[in-house]
Amino acid sequence: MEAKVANTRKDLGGSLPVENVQELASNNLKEIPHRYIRPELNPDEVSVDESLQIPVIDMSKLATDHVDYQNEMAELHQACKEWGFFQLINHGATIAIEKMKVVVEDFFKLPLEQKMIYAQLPNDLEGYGQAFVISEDQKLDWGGLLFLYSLPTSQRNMRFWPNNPKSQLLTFSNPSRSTLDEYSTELHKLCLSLFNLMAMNLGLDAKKISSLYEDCVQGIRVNYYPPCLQADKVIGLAPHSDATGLTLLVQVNEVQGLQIKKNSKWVPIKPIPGAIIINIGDVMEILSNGEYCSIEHRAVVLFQKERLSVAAFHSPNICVKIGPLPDLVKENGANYKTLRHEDFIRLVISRKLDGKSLLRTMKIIK
Ligand SMILES: O=C(O)CCC(=O)C(=O)O
Repeated sequence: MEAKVANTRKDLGGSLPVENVQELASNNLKEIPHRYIRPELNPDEVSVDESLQIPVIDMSKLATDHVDYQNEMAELHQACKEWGFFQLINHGATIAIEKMKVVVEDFFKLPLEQKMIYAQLPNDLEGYGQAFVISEDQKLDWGGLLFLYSLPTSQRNMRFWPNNPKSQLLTFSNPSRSTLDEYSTELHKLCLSLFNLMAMNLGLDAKKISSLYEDCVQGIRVNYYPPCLQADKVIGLAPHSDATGLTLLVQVNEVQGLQIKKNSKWVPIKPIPGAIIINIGDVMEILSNGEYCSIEHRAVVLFQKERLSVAAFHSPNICVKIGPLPDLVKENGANYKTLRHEDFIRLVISRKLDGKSLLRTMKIIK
């Protein structure tokens, strides 16, 4: 099974190289290069209703013996159907997250030449650089990233995971086990637990969805958004929905910047300290035949403060076909096409980030 992962990982393509935004920003430019300027940004599209916030789900109440179990399960179901986003508290991954935050911040403080040791190579998504740049005239995001495939472990790129722990990337605070390794394991575990709960809420056997994710493909993307003197004219990460099953997002320095689309407005998310922001991805919308929704979101940048976030994306095992689960296809039939996982990934990588356009190509028009 894992040999197939190795084959499909190769030649998936990468992103065109672009200027390093962190370096660009450090020059305190008064005029930002035109490739970053987004004329379409409209402040009137941002919601000013401060009471509109994504639901908060308490993981400790999702234990079957908890007095609020039924109620919290109903809240979770509603959050997945109506919002596609929620903040998870009491999740049990705090230690791994706090360690990860430290090494992530340290990485982006390194001089450029040290960060460039981990630069993306041509035709490869992993490493330090950019993503989803597919043409020379495409508008660019005001942000940089570090992206790694962390699972399955057998497929890790040893350039980022060498045997000597001291020379490993994102590892320094724990000599016996890398910080990134621990983070990856904890978040995968949490993801499986959430899938079990979601499956039960969808009327399925508890393991129906998580079994597709036992040998999952987990990608970890660290986003760095430098401050920008023309912050209102640029975008940190263009509007998109995630092409994965479930994304677990951690705000590293609690600076606000994530916005989600709700009722045609951009709703700024106020991160709760210590919470993980969870969102339903396109694959989960497809598996659930549309019962759960993958929501368009974006990241904006600030005039004076940098912002960091870490997204852990979870995609099913590469052998799993991407299509509605047969148990959830009722009288009206499937609402989405079924594709081989490899073909689905190629579809994702060949496009720039563009709202929910990927899901539109997967939808069956009736
Ligand atoms: O930085 C954020 O808040 C959003 C990150 C995100 O959407 C992503 O990495 O896909």
